[in-house]
Amino acid sequence: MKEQLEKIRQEALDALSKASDTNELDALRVRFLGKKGELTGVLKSMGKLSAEERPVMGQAANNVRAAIEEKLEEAKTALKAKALEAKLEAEAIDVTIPGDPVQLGHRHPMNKALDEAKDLFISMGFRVLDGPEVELADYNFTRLNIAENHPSRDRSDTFYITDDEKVLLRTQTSPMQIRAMDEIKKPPIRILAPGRVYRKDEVDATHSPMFHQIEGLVIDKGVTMADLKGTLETLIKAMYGEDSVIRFRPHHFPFTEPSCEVDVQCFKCRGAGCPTCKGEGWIELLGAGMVHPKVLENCDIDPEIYSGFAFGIGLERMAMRRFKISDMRMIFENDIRFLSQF
Ligand code: 2NM
Repeated sequence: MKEQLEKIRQEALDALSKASDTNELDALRVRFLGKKGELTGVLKSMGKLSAEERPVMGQAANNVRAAIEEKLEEAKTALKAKALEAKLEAEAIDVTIPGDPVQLGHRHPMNKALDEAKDLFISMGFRVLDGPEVELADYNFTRLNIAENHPSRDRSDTFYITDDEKVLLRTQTSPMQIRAMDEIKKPPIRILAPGRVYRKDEVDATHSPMFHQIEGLVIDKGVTMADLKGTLETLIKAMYGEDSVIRFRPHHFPFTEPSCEVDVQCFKCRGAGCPTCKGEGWIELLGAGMVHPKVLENCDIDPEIYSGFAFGIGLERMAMRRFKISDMRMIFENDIRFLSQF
């Protein structure tokens, strides 16, 4: 029996030192110390021993049990430490590895063109205004000297909000200038009104039912067409280069008199005529003129004392020329392959 106990001790300690996980430890505990375990089996057979032998063997069996229990605890602790070590190893963060680069965005080409224009006008003493896109027909048309029967008021050209045609989506940003004249009242006035405008145009390479305009207005004593020419020439040379060639061509607008359109000589063919300028040699940039006396009167500004000039530029077309974009739809589609080029 003594040898039997010694064999159990040897086998148990040996197996425990080789166990590689806690499940295995548990199985060994059942195998050696459990109710049907090997040590229990030996204890059960002690009934056959003599009265003198029994306490000696009992003592020996208890020693074996204690040794196995001790080794079990030891192995459990060692396995736990090993598991923790492995976990720490697996979850280790190497703070010296460089991070994944974050892709930085940038301003939309339209905002770049707008910011350039704004900076230039601010440097010339203009104030930049913001105003409502849903407007009164009174501000959008009537006070700008646009007649009741003018075709631009037609339902086929303008988005009306109300059936009585008193409220609409603004077709230009000049209603903001009417609001500004109402508010400021006394010239000098130097304001820039950029923003979204809406017209019932079909989408194509050069049209969109929503586009952006920059309108400017200057009113003071003694403002002349020469001030208009100088201001616009400064804008165009800043946008398209000092060597830009421009021309002023007579035109008609209800809200200015006299009125003109401003063209820049085609940068591709230098005036000879090519597909970019549709054979004209010139590309139309903007409309402008001296503010009509009736518009000044409509804003309680005396046209006998004050005069002013105004201009309107389509921002998309300006950005298209500035960045050589051939189709207006690309400006609105926001395809990252397009945007990342600017
Ligand atoms: C243009 C062309 C010419 C314009 C006129 C005014 C106002 F309010 F003073 F009457 N603002 N903007 C104007 C003049 C706009 O756009 C092509």
